[in-house]
Amino acid sequence: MPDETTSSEIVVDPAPHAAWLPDGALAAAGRRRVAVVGPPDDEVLVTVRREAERATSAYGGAVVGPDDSPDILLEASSVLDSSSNGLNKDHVSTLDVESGFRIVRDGGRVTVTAATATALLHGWFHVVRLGETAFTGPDVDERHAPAFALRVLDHWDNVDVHPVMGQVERGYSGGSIFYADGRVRDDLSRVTAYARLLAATGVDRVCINNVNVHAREARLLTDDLPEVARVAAALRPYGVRTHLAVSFAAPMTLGGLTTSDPLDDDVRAWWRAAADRVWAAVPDFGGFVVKADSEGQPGPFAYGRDHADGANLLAEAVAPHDGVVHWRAFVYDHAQDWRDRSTDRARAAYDHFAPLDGRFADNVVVQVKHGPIDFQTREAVSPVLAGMPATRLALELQVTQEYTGQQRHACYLAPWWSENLGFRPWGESADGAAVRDVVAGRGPSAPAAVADAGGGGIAAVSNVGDDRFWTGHPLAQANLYAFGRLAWDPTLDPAAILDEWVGLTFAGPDGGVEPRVREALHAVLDDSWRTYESYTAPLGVGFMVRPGHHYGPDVDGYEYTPWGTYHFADRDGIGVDRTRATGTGFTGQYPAPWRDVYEDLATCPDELLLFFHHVPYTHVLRSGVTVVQHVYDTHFAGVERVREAVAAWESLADLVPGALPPDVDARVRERLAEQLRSAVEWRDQLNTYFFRKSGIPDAHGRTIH
Ligand code: GCW
Repeated sequence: MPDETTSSEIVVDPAPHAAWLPDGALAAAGRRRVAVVGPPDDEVLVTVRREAERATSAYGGAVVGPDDSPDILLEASSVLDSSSNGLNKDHVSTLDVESGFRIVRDGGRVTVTAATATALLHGWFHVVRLGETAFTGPDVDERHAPAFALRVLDHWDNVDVHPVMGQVERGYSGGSIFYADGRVRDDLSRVTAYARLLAATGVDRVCINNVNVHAREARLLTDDLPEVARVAAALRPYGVRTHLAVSFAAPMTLGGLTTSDPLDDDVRAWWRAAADRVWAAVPDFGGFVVKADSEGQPGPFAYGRDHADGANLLAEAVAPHDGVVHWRAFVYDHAQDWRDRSTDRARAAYDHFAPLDGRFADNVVVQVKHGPIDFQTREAVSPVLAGMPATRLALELQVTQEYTGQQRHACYLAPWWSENLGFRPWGESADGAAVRDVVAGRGPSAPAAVADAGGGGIAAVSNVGDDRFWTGHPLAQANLYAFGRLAWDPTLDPAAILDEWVGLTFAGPDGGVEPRVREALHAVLDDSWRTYESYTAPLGVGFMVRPGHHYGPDVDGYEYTPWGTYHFADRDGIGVDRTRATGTGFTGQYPAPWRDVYEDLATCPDELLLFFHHVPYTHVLRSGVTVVQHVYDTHFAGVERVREAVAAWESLADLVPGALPPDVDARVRERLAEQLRSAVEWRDQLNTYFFRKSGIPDAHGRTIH
C-alpha cells in the first residue's frame, strides 16, 4: 500500500503535519500577554520564549516583561527551591522537585513555576492543553509532576536500509526521521519538530537506533559520534535527551579486542573509554539500551556470564556520567523445536531474570515487555514485573502497531496500556500496588535504591517516520500522544486523553473543535482496540498473523516454526496449557492471587482463557457461549464494528474542506477501506478454520466458507 496519498484531486502539503500542535491549539494562550523569566542562556528557556512568541504572534497576544501585568507568567530558576515551586522537599521526591511544575490561577492570571526550564516547558504545554479553561473558573494552586523519572521512546531505526526489515524495523510510517542514504540526515529540522511534539506530552528521552544493532549502526557509538551529537543538538532545545542502542560485541567488532567477556579487564576499560567519548561529544547523553542474547544479538552467555554481569559492565562505564543502562528482558529461545511441548516461551523472561534480582547495579533498568510473549493484542501481564522487587524495572510498550494493524487499522491502544499499568499483581494485598507503582519504584518491598531512583519508568517503541502524517495513519498519532500522557500520569482515563488529543489536533483557527468531528473520532477510536481484538486472534491465544511481516491472518502460520508461539489447535480444542497441574507451570510465576486465578478454568478470565488453558471448542465461557461460538460471534461482530467506524467517518464528508482537512480525510478513508477489507479477511479465515477443525456450525447459521 502506498504511504503517500496518490489521488490527483488532493493537494498534499509537503510540510510535516502539525499533529497535536496546529496553530489553533495555541489560540487561547496566544491571545494572552506572556512573560518568561529564567536563566537567559538556558537553551530550553529560549525555546519556552520562542513558543510564547509563536503563539502570541499568531493570536494577537504579546511577550512582555514580568512587571507588565502578564496574563501568563512562566518562571524557571535553578535557585527556585522547594518553597518557591510549592514543593516541600521533605515530603516529595527529587523527581517532583526537578521535573514538576506548579500552576497557580489567581483571578484569571496564570503563574507557572518550575526548577528547570524543561519542567517549565512542560508547564507551558500544560497551559496550552487546557485552552481557555486555563484562565477561567475558580482560583487553583496545583502541583504536577511525572509519575516516572524515565519516559523513553525507542526507535527501531536503522542507519542503512536492512534487506529484510527496511529502514525502520516494524515501521509503518515511511523512512526514518533520523537517517537516510546510510547516514544521519543533513536536515534534522524534522527531529526538532518531533521533540516539540514529545515535549507537549512529557516524553523527555529518545533512543535513536534499533535494538537490533547491525554493523553499520554499531558505529554510532564510535566513528559517528559527531553525527549523534548533531541529533542530540536537534532534540535538546525541547529538553529531550539522546540514548543509543549498543551491541554487546562492540569491544570486538569496533574495538578489535578478542573477547567481549564482561569480566575481562580490557573489555571493561574499552567500555569506560567508549562511554567517556560519548559524554564528551554529548554532555547530556542519557545512556545505553541493550538487547543481548535475544533473537541472535550477542550477549554475555557466550562467556558463561549472565545478564547481571552484562548489564553491570555497561553500568560501570556510564556511572561516572550519571548514565542509565536499559537492559531488555526480552530473552527467549527463538530456535525452539515445536515438537517439544515442555518449553514455554512465556516462561523465558522470568526464568532468566527473576533469579538475578538484587544483582543489578543501581543505574541499570531492566526493561520488560508488558506481556510475556511479544506485544500481542491480548496477553497476560508479564510476571517479571512482580518478580524482581530489588530491581529498577521499566514497562515496555509498543506504540508502533506491529501486531495491532500496522497503522492501516485504527487501533487506539491507550485502553490496553492502561489495563497493563493498572494491573495489580498482588490483587488487593500489597496495598493494591499496581504495575504503575512497581515501575515508579513504589512496588512492595522496593529497597531504597529503587525507590529513590523513582524505579525504571516506562519505554515504548515509537510509531513515527518521515511520512507527512508522522504515523502513516493520521489517527495513529493518538497512540503516540497517549503514550506520552500515560508516561506522565498513568492514571489518566484513555477516553479523556483521546478527547484532549482531538481538542488539540482538530482545533480550528479559533481554537475550537467541530463537535461532530469530536463525536466521530470517539466513535472510531474509543473501542477500536477491542474491535481489533474481536476480529483477530481470540481469547488471548495470540500469534495468528502471517509470519515475517505480521500483517493479516494465517492461523497456522507460526504453528510449526521455531519461534515458540503456538496455539495447539486440533479437532477437539485449542489453547496453551500453562497450568502447574498439567501444563508448562507458567501460572506459578505469578504471586497470589493470580497464580490460582489463572490456574483454575473456573476463574481464569475469558479474554485470557486460551493463553492459560487448552480447552475443547465446546467449553462454555463465563460469558455463557462456547469457545467456538465466541469465535464466530466476535468475528462477525468485529467486521460490523469496522463498518460502523467507516460510516462514522463518512458522515463527516460535508465538513471537508473546513473542519476536516482534505488530506487527512483522504488518508483516513484509504486506511479505513483497507481495515474493512482486512477485517473481512480475518473473519472469513478464522471462522472457516475453526469450523473446519471443529465441524461445529454457527448457531445462527451465518455464512462460513
Ligand atoms: O516483536 C519482535 C519484533 C522484532 C523486534 C523484537 C524485539 C527489534 O518482531 O522485530 O526486534 O520484537 O523487541 O526486540
